Amino acid sequence: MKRIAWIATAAAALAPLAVAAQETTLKLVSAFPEVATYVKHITPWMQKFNAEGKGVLQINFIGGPKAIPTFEVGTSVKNGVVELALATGAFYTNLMPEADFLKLAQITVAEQRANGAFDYVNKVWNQKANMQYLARVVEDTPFHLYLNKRIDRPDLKDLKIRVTPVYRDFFAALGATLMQTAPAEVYTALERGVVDGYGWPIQGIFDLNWHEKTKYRVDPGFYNAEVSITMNLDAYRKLTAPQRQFLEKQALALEAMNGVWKKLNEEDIRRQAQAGIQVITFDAATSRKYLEQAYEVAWAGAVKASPEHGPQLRKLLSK
Ligand code: 173
Repeated sequence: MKRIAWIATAAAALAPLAVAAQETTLKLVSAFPEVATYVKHITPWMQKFNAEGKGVLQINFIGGPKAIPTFEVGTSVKNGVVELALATGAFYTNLMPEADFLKLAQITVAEQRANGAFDYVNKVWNQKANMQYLARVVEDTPFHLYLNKRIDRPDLKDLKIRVTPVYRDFFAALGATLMQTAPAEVYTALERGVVDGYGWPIQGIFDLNWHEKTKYRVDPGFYNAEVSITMNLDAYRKLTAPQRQFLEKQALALEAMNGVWKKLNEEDIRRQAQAGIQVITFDAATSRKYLEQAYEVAWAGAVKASPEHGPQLRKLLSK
């Protein structure tokens, strides 16, 4: 009797704890507008996450830049205003210069997990941004320069170009006048003639109708667009072991979806041609120099901004 009573008491005492630890809901904000391909890409993933995560973990998608402005998303994750963000490092260089280095990766995220780069990134992201880097959502996707004025060599001297930190050092080196905007402001900037062009990946210019205001794409593309899911570190550390296991499994499942990008990018190249966007190319030697310069100026900037981690990340992320 006594023993049974004790067990019943212990069970009663533990029950509320067990229930409380069962399901946690994580708010997720997107730094990209809700119509962006990146958001479309993770939507079925979030649905599956919530279906499989019942009683463990749930994601509550709170929206895009109307919920939290693009360049404030990093701070919101750092401070725990939201637990999760879909963003790119260029949007949170206010927290640390290293945020923008992952665009320079020449190896896949699977290779980064294998060679220690991923752990190194997490060490820096933990320390400097109070963030856990969970998954890279975009791969195989170069950036391009899009223009409304024709150029015949890589010289942007008389041009005003919309940038984020992704393109800043490179386009500055090519002589451009720079203007930073969030993605949501690009259309208006083009429409009003405030800029003559913009940087953006090969894919996605149709999401916000920029094709209507774009005449040329400059080839080749450069770097490797980095879009990822990051998490507030305190929230990450509070997860139970089963919750963390579930989250890691879902993060890997999301990275396993990265095979679609090559195909989506080819589709957008065709769509751009159909929309009348002309491709500007240079001769082989000039193209090679253009690419070399893109990486050189970016890594030089990276090492200058982060003498401690720039050289290490260069080693870990380069081919
Ligand atoms: O806004 C941007 O041009 C930008 O920095 C970016 C980064 C990754 C993917 C798409 C856009």
